[in-house]
Amino acid sequence: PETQSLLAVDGMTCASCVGRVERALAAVPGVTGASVNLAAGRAAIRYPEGVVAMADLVAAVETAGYEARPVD
Ligand code: 9UX
Repeated sequence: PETQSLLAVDGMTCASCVGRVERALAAVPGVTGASVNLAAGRAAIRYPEGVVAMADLVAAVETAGYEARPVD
């Protein structure tokens, strides 16, 4: 089944940041959707259970230039 993870993302200040983070997450193999809430500083990432490692999601955001950490 599909599951979802949440990341707290720091450093996003404009709508283009949102696009950058969403595209970076969507490019991680296995990810089927990524949605960023700028005001909340959160990213929701969907993928089939078991196919994506949280560390890869964090790394993708950080490579794009933002700080990320998992949210329980
Ligand atoms: Mo907007 Mo974000 O001008 O890194 S793209 S601040």
